[in-house]
Amino acid sequence: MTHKHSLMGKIAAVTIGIAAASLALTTPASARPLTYAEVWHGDDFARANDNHVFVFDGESDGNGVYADFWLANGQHLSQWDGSGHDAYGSDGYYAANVTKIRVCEDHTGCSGWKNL
Ligand SMILES: [Ca+2]
Repeated sequence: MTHKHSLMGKIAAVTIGIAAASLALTTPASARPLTYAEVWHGDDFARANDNHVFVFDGESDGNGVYADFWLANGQHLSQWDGSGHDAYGSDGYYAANVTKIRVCEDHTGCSGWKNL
């Protein structure tokens, strides 16, 4: 007597997500800025390290973008990437280190301030 045993195998698909967090921080000490901050507004952003500011308009909407920032010497300045979107951005060097920065999109609004 043959006892047929139909076994429905239950397949447990175990997906092991290996988060290979290989954060290779290879930035040489000499290239690391003393201070750094990055601020975003939609796809627009500005970043500052020490006395260097870079601002980028990432939205092709006709609205220019500017970094609004303060320097350690008390100056309050802005730097425009006023193109509406040209894929290049703009950068500049200033007389003193940036102490706080935000990014603003013309006619739209600004990110919050970020301190360096
Ligand atoms: Ca834009």
